[in-house]
Amino acid sequence: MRQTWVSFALLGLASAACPYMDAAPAIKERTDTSDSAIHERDNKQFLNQFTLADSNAFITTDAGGPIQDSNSLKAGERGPTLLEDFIFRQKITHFDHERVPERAVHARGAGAHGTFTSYGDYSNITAASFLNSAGKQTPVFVRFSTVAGSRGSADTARDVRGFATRFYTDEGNFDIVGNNIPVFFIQDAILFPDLIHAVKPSPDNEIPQGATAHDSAWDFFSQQPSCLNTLFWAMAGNGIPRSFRHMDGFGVHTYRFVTQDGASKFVKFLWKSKQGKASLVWEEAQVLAGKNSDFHRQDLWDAIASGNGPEWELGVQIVDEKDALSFGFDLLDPTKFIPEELVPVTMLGKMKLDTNPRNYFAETEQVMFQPGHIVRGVDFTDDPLLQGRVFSYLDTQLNRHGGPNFEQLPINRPRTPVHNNNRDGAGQNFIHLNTAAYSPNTLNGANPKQANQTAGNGFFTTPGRSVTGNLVRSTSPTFADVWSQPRLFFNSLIPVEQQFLVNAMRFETSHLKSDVVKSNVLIQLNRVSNDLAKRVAEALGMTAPAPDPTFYNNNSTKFVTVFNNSLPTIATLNVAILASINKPDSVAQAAALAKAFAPAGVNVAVVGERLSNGTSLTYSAADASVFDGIIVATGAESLFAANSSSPLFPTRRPAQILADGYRWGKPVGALGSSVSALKVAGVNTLPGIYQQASDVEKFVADFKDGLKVNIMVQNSKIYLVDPLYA
Ligand code: HDD
Repeated sequence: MRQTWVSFALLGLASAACPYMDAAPAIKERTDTSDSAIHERDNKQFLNQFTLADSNAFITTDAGGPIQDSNSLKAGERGPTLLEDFIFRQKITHFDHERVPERAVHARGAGAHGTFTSYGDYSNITAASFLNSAGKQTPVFVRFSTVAGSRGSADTARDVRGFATRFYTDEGNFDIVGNNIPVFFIQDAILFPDLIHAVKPSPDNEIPQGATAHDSAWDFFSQQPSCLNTLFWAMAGNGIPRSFRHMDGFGVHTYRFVTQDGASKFVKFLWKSKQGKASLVWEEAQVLAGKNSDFHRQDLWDAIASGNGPEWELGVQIVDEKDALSFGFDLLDPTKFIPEELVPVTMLGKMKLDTNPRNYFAETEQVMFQPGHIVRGVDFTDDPLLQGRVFSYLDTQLNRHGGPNFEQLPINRPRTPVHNNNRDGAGQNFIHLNTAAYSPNTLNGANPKQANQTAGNGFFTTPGRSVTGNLVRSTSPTFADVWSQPRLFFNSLIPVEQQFLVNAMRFETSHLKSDVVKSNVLIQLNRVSNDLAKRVAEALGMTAPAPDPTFYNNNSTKFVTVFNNSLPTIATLNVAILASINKPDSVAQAAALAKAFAPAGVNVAVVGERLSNGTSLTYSAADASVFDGIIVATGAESLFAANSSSPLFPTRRPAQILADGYRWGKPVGALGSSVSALKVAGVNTLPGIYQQASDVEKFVADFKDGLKVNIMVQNSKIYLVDPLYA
C-alpha cells in the first residue's frame, strides 16, 4: 500500500476544482522524504493545503450546498421555527460543539511556527536525524503557556511558563515539552493531580484564578518540600517574564542521546534566548493583567509580524550515565538542575520563530504535544516523573479530541508517512487501502514492516538499558535532599533579586489564612535560609524558627540570575515618548527621537493629549506597564505641572506614567525644557535618569544602553533592601 498526500485531496480538502474551496498548492507525494522536500514542505507550505479563505464564495452547508443562513425557516413571518430547518440545526449544533476541553494545565498559551537549524553533524552523540548535518533545517511549532490559569486568564500571572517545541523531523515528530524553569515541583508523576488540585482555584468558589497566593497551594508546597526548588525559581524573575521571548527553556528531565551504534549518554535540553532574559516587576505584572491581559501573546505576535521573530539556541548538558550520582544529587530527580559551571552547555542549533498561526484554534489550541513523541536517537530515562508523563499526555489528548485520530489534525501530522495498523475511530481522515491491517501478514507482503535499529531507521532504546529491582512504592533515598538546591539558587541571586523573591513570598504568604500553613512554610524556608525565613516571617507577624543549618551551603552559579544580565538586543522593545500635540517643537522632537531609535528596531509610541498625525497613543490609554522605557519630549512639561489638568485624561496622568515607569525599573529620560517634568514626577534626584539639554544623539545613545540593563540593579538603593537584613 502506498499512502500519499493524495488521500487528503480525495477527501476534497484541497481540490482546486471545487467551486466552494480556495485553490490549494499542488500536493506533493508524501513518500518524498528527502531533506529538500522536508524543507520545502515547512509548516507554511504544509498547512497551506488545509487553509480556507472564503474569498468570492457563497455560504454552503457543511455538506456543500449553497444556502442562505441569516434567517431560520418559520411557519409564517411571525411563526415558530420548524424542526425541518436543517440549516438552522446544523449551524446551531456546530456552534454548540465549537469548544473542546481546555488543557487541564497550561490552558492559556500562544504559539508560533519557525525553523530549527542544526549547527553541525552530531551523529557522534545522537542518531537523531534533525541533528545529522550542519545547516539542516527542521520546521517547528512552539507553544508558550502559563500553567495554572484557565484559557482566558491573564498572561502576566506569576507562574511557571510552558515552553513546548514540536520538531517536524524527517523521521517523525519530536516534542520537547518543557518549561522556562529547569526543575519541577514533584519527583513522581503520581503526585501531579495533587499538585494541580492544590494550585488550581478552590473547588468551592473557583478563586483565585491563575494564582498561587492561596492556602491549598502553600499547604501542598510546605507538605511536599520537593516543590521548593521550582517555587524559588517561580518567585524570582522567571515567574513573571518580560515576554515569552525573554526567557530560556528547559527540557527539565534527564533524557538519553543514543548513537546509531547504541552508545548512550545522559542529556539535559536547554533553550537559550537570543533576546536575553528579563522580567517584569510584580506590581507592573498586576497592572498589566488589567491593562492588557494578552500582553505576552501580543508581544510574541507583534514581534513576529514585524519581522523580528525571536530566536533560541538549543543546547545539551551531556553526562556519562555512570556519573548519574556524582553531582551530589540524582540526575533522575527532576527537581534538580546541573549548574553550568559543572557541565557546560554544548550548543546544537538555533530556532527562529517567524510565522504567526493563521487560526488560533486550528493550530495553537489543537496542537497536542507529548513527551512520548520521540525520535530515533533520543531515549527516556527512569525519571519517575518522565515515566508518568509519557502516559499522561496521550491520555489527555484522547480526552481533548474525543478520539484517537488527533495526530491526523493538520498541526499534529508528522511530515513523514504514517503507516501502521491503527484503524477507524471518530474523524478518521485516511482511506486505508491495506485490507490486511495486522502484523504479521502475508496478504500485503508483510507490510507495513517492523522497523528497528538496522532496518527502516526504527526508533530504538539504548541496547545497554536494563532494569531490575523489587517492586516498591517509595522514593529513592538519592532524591531526599530537596533543600540544598533552592539554597544554591537563592545564593546565586544578586541582592535586589533576592529582595524581589522575598517580596513575592511575602505577597503570596500574606494571603494565607491558615496559621498552620504559614508556620509550615516558614519551617521549610528556614531549611533553605534563615535570613529568608526571617524576612518572610516579619511580614506575617510571626517569628521564624531558629536556624536549621543541615542544608545550608555557600554554593552558587552565575547562570541563573535574570536581573544581572544585559540584553543582547533592544530590537522590539517599546519606548514611549510623552509629547504635547499643542507644541510644535514637542511633536518635532518626538518625531526626531522616533527616527533616531528606528535603526535599533525599537518600537516608538508617541503619546499625546489626543490622537493626531504626530501621536499614536493618548495619555488616557497609555500606561508605563506596556513600555520598556519612557522619554518626555521638549514642551510636554506643561502637562506635568501640578496644577495642570485636561478634560482628556485623568489629572496628573502624564506624571503617573513617568513615575510608574521609573518605579518598575525602566529607563526614563527627558530632553531640553522637559527635564523639569522629571522633578514634578518625583524622579529627578534618583540615579539612572537620562537627561540632556540639547544633545539628542548622546541622549539616544545613553538611553539605548539604559534599555539593555535592569535599572533596579543600577539603583539598588531605592529597590533594596530590607534595612534589617541588607
Ligand atoms: Fe505537563 C501540559 C510541561 C509534568 C500532565 N505540560 C503541559 C504543557 C507543558 C508541560 C509545557 C503544555 C503543552 C502545550 O503547550 O500544549 N509538564 C511540563 C513539564 C513537566 C510536566 C516541564 C515536568 C517536568 N505534566 C507533568 C506531569 C503530568 C503532566 C508529571 C502528569 C502526570 N501536562 C500534563 C497534561 C497536559 C500537560 C495534563 C495538559 C494538556 C496537555 O498535557 O496536552 O497531560
